[in-house]
Amino acid sequence: MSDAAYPQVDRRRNLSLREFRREYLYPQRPVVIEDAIEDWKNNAVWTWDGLKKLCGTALVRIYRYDPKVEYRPNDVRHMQLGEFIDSLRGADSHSFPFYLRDEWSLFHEYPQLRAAQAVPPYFFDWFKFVPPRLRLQYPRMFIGPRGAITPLHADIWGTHAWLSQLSGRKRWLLFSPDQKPLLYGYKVRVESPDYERQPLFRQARPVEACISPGDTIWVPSRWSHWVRSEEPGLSVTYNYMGPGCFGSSLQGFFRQQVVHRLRRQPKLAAA
Ligand SMILES: O=C(O)CCC(=O)C(=O)O
Ligand SMILES: [Fe+2]
Repeated sequence: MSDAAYPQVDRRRNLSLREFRREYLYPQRPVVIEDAIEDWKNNAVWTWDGLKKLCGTALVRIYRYDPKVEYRPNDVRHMQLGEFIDSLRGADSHSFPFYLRDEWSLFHEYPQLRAAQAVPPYFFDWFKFVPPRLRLQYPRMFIGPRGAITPLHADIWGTHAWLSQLSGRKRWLLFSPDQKPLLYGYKVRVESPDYERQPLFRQARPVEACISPGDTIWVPSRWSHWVRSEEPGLSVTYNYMGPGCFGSSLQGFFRQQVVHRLRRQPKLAAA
């Protein structure tokens, strides 16, 4: 499925907040906004050399991609960011099957990095009203080789997400929430589907977005998605709570608080 052409996600410029709400947020339709990060996309930090210069010596956690099992949470390596970036040159996901995913700690270690990005006004996060130490950590960075894949999934707690592309192109296939029953609990490999074992996936009708540096994709709550880097890529992403996902986001948040408290009080948990 991954190489076919599909209906394209809208691409917009000069989109007003009101238009974003009316045409995308309230109807829960994805969109690519081409000029949402005009004020920070050209910051030198978001070049390979700039990033290496600022935090090339930082030790980062990278996830190994195994075509059989995709990612395993424990199959990680640690590497200096500079060395990792150098390894992407001329590599692909076969010769160098590693992906730096969900990296948030660099934004804490390097205030300059945090200062080099800002949430575009479309994406107000209602988790802002929760104390920072209780929130999920965002933004997060993704860096990977050509061919790096993020398998089919929907995002945590039914939150909305935005992702800005700073280097390289990324191809997205997105499936509306009503198509979830066709996705076999996300066991489908979108890049090489097994239609014999997963025949319903033939009926799936994704929409497609190819994002380039400077583009920001907005992914509504509960839309499933699959993503492949077409070139070595650098992205910054954020999951957030807003209209259309208050219920699931708050439920996820409170569940996490309960688990967190129980973990901190082992006796209570055991009782
Ligand atoms: O950019 C990617 O590879 C996938 C990002 C994504 O889907 C996520 O962060 O949830
Ligand atoms: Fe995602």
